[in-house]
Amino acid sequence: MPLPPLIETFRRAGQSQVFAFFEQLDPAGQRQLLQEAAEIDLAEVDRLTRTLLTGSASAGVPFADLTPAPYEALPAQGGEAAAWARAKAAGEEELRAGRVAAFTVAGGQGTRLGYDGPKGTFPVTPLRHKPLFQVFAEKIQAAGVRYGQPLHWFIMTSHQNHGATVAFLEEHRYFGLDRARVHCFRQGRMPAVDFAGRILLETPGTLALSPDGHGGSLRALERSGALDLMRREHIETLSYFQVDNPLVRCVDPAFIGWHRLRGSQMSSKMIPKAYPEEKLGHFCLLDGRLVVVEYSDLPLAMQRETTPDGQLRFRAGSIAIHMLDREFIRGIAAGGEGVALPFHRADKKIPTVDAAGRPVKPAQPNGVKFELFVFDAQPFAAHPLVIETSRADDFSPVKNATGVDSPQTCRDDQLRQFARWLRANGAEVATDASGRPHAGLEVSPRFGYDEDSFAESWGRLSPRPAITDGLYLDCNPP
Ligand code: UD2
Repeated sequence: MPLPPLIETFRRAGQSQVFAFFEQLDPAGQRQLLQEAAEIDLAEVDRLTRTLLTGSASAGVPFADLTPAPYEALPAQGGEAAAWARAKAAGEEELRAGRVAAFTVAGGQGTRLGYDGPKGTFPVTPLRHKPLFQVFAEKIQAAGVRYGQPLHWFIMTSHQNHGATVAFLEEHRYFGLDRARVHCFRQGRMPAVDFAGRILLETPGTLALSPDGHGGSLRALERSGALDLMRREHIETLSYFQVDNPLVRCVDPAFIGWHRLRGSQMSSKMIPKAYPEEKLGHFCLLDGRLVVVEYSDLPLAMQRETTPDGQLRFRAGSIAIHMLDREFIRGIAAGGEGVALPFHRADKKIPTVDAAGRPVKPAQPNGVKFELFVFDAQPFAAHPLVIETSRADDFSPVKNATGVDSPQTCRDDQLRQFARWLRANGAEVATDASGRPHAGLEVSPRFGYDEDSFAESWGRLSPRPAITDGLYLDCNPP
């Protein structure tokens, strides 16, 4: 039987190793390998090999030309209170009009946490151990009730975790959300290559494919039909956040309002970095354009530079919370001259096979994965904007099993937030010096998902409960 033409195409592209074991596969295995191979854009792989794998690639960012990006400071940090109030009012108007949807990127592999399963299913809250997806779902539901307009929620998954994610949401009945408004879609995949640019096999019959990075979300939103759905539903803007951060304000009126009033196509939140080596991207200007330079790229000496008043010079840290306009996303997804996101190279230990088809688990990096980053869209946006947010109310990610950004630090930050809300409304809460309450508490996002919604619910409570260990506040307990 003649070999399928795709095999010849790969051979001509210098990628014949992909089919080295083809004839040993059964027909189903052959079909699967051909299907995976058909996903690959050989011209793209060739371009990436030439640009990212050869010596000249590291030319990258001209660091000496970077300057810190300006941002809108919070009123407490010198920003104009009236401007923030106007932004909040404008954002609330957008929410009442249903022009905003929530968007979670949840396609990552969560390797650092060492948790087996989609990260969104990881339990995070202090008392009820609610999983991340539940925290977001309840925040989104509560915001929908508050603004009289139920929100749509888009969730980007990966090939690895899509089935498990959807099954989990189904099993929990979408945590009270209307399932017709929850949209899960898969991100794209990229092949891993060895240092010579040859596509790696994971097994004799499968390619080493991995998610194309959170920047792949923009093309996946287009490909999956999400952008068309948004247009039909008159949704103009996505409120983008990562699956690992339960403190995030999934939809933040002030942020939405700043974005809208400035006519920005893509806006981002910053927090001042806590210390130079904190693993956050840096908002910078390069030739007048807003860019994010990742923590692993900006030279340490620059991360440590200070201004005369002792602050970090490049202090504006990116916490991966963005507002993105629908038609802006469409433009980036279409790519084309001058607006395509660049791929980044990550050297990894990639399980593969040897010449005899036997499994190889490398001890050292043996190849390269290619990833897109969503913040690389920022330089293409009209009127891009960065606003400050308070870390305590927007950012406490779960990334590592222990130490910084772990389940423990995240639980503590949630507890501190609950204690702050209670105290701001006159309740007596005993805490340690860091503001962490002695009592174990939990506030359901349905009761309060930010200071305003909490104050409203608390104001309606009668009688008010004593703040004792195990207190759980919820509007409609299940
Ligand atoms: C990211 C940012 C960093 C900072 C930090 C805040 C990058 C490169 N760095 O660091 O600057 O803002 O977050 O927490 O983004 N994801 C996908 N598909 C993929 C890869 C990732 O959906 O192919 C999702 C993943 O599920 C997670 C998020 O993107 O929600 C972040 O991924 P990460 O853990 O790789 O990013 P990290 O912590 O290195």
